[in-house]
This record gives sequence, C-alpha cells and structure tokens, in this order.
Amino acid sequence: MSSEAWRAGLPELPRPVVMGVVNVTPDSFSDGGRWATTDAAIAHGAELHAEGADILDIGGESTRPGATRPLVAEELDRVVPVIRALAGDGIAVSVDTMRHEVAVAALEAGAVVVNDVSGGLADSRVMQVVAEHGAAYVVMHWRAHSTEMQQHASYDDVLVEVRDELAQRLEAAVAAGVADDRLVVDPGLGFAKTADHNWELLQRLPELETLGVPILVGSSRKSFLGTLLAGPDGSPRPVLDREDANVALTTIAAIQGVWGVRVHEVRASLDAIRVVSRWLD
Ligand code: PMM
Repeated sequence: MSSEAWRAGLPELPRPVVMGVVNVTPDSFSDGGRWATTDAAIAHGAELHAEGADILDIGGESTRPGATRPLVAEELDRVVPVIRALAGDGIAVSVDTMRHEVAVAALEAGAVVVNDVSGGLADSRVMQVVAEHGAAYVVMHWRAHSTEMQQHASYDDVLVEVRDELAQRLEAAVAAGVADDRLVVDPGLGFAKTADHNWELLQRLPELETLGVPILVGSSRKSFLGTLLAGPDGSPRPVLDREDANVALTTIAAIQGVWGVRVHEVRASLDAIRVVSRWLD
C-alpha cells in the first residue's frame, strides 16, 4: 500500500496487514547488524516491499533484553535517511521509536505510522506529535526499558493486566488528541513477559478485542519460539531458524482475525495469510 492510502486512514484490507521489519541497528537480537548501514537498510526495505509488505517498520533502537539505548542523535542518523528514501518512493513507512524527537523527524521524512513500543510511557510527548501530524499510532504493551524489563514480568492474570494497561494508554492517546480510528494495540510479546506469558496472551488474544481497536502481533524470531523449538541438548533454536514456527503463528493469528502481523520475513507470512483468506472466503 502507498503512503497516501495510509494517510487516509488505517487500511481496510480483506486480510491482515503485513508489517515488514527493518532494524537499522548494530545490536537487535533478530537481525542486528545486517541492515545497519543506510544503503543496506534501504535495499532491504525495498526488497520487503517487493515481496508484498503493506508497510515497513523502520527502527533505530534495539529493544532486546538488556540493550543499552542509543543517543537521540544516533537514532535519528540511523532511521531518518532510510525513511526519507523509502517514503520518497511512495512506500508506506512506520517508525519504531519511543522518542518524540525521532517521531517528529520520521513523520517529516514521510512516515505515516508511529510504532511506540512503550505506548507513550517512555516519552509522553510522542502522543502529542502523533496527534499534531494526524499519524496512526501503534500502542504496544510495555512496562520498562530493556535493561530492566524482565524484572517486571510478573502478573496475576497476564491477559487482564495487559488489557487494562493498554486501555489506560489508549485513553492517554485520545486525551493527547490522537484520533480513535488511528489507534492500533499490540500485546508486546517478550516485553516484560516470560515465554508462558506470551503463550497465554496468544491463546487468549480475542479477549483483547474488547479494547475496540485493531490488534497487531509481533512474534517473529522471538526467544519464546527459540525455547519451544529447542534441540535435544536444550539449546534454543537459532534466531534465523524460527521462521516456519512464526508462519504457523501468523496463520493462527490470521484465522483469529488480527489486524496485522509484524514480521522479518514478509513473503512466507503473506503466503500464509493468503491461504487463510481464501479458506475463509
Ligand atoms: N517487537 C520488537 C520491536 N518492535 N513493535 C511492535 N509493535 N511489536 C513488537 O512485538 C515489537 C516491536 C522486538 O524487536 P525486533 O525488531 O527485533 O523484532
């Protein structure tokens, strides 16, 4: 889909949206260093677009557990030229950031969605920036920065607590002026969550529908898949060998009617989504 179509509103496709991930970082757990230069990231984004991604999510900060944060200037240097080039080609682009300075620069460079993994908790000004630009806003469930997030992985009822905390963030976004038809929620798999928490959130995903906004799911390459697929010696399945399992998750998520999936490998998930759409047609 083009940036223009996204500016007009969230897409109403007869199938889930596929968001292709481009991490312009030296240290992401999933693809750190692979697209760390501007040229490599632009080329990778163009490739994911050619494979059918509906939107590209460009990120300059790794959120892997324990990661240290880049300086604002570093994050800007990483993402802005990539966004400008891809959006300049008419490709719909989302920026994966928790910082208002980066959100402003990204929207001015042509991004149409702000994907804030902190749901506005890391920097409340992100929501104002989104509102001022009339952008769409992905509100992910989050409790703390990567260095300490696993200390916050404690819940009595993970689904209920994630849903309540997301509801509060949605209220804050609307209070900041974000249009309610521009909001998306994401349960934030792996962010202050154990593998069991992630599985329970997936099993009970339809219970998030009471939030009344579209649901995005990001499971691609995450460690709970590595653990599930561990070898006989207990070692987790390597990050790049978790794709088939993720396609299975995309398939189930599509059957459940999620609005979108955030994936590193676009073609396989899009194929799965097409199969589901045809089956349910
Ligand atoms: N996961 C990562 C980064 N950004 N954004 C959303 N909305 N949902 C996610 O699950 C999510 C995210 C984890 O890092 P990655 O970029 O290496 O997948």
